Amino acid sequence: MTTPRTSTARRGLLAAGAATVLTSALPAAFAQSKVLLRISTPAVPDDWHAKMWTVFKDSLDKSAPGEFDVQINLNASLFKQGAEPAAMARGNLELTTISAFDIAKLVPEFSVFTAGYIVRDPAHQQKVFNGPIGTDMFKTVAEKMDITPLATAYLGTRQVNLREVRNVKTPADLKGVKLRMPGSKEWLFLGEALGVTPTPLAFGEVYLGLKTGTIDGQDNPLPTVRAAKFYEVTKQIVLTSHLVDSLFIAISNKASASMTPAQRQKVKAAADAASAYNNDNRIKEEAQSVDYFKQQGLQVTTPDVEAFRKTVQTAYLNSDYAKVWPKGLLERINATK
Ligand code: KDO
Repeated sequence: MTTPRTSTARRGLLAAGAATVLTSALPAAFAQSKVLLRISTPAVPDDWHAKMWTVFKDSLDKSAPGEFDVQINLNASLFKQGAEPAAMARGNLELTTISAFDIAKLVPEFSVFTAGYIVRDPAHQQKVFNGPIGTDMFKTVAEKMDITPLATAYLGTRQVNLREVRNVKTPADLKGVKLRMPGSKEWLFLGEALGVTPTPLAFGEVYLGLKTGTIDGQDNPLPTVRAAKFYEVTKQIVLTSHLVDSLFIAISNKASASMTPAQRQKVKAAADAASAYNNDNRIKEEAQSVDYFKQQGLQVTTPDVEAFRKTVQTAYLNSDYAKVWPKGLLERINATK
């Protein structure tokens, strides 16, 4: 006669036996049940917002071993710059970094974050997007774009970078300069506001454009000027500091819905770890960049930043973009401390 104790033990053994059979049949099924997270970004491997994806992957490998298949595609090798949101909507991509400019195409009020001289510095940026303004805006993004921003990465403060040295004090001094901008009307408007002749070009073509002279310059944060080696083919950096730029680590709602709540929480934690890694390293590098470029033989000059601020802000406030900014939003952003 088996005592209840033995029968429990036996049941346990049977269960273990069944588990062994199941495990041996599992590998293929298990591999299929991994959550696929395809990432696409135009970032070059040496840039912090490329390296942060390895932090993201490592975080998930640690918190949820074997549950995710994270595939990192750099250099726009999977999707062209700017094509990511559409790819996510079609279900061909799960994760990317989207810019305020990408968002503003579909959520017009987001254009407030494409305007120069609005976000003051990285700390202000984090407070704005991690506070009530970010919560409200991200909710609209999730509804209108079917994509959810998970964390805000600091891309850096954008500066003007020229092939030939020029005396630049005010926007008028940039007249006629063919400054490369990413290819959307929101980006081109930022160029117009700066006083240049904006020339659309994908990020991956900028180095060659600078080398051959099809463009006179480009604008990007200093860590990117270094990582993408633009300093090799330019002679000057003008510290206009016109845009404290953001990239939002974003997931498609479809991918998010396919996960368990625990997995969603781990993905959010991984995105936070990735952006924190990017932000810390980028801020540190940005502080040392001027010295680096001087050592490389570039001239680094400071214009009349107040003149740039006034011209750029006037251009935005008089534009159609400002017409759709919700009443009081600008004041709330300015008042965020
Ligand atoms: C660029 O094309 O200048 C830009 O800085 C725009 C950003 O929104 C982002 O796409 C970035 O390029 C890429 O990630 C490459 O660094």
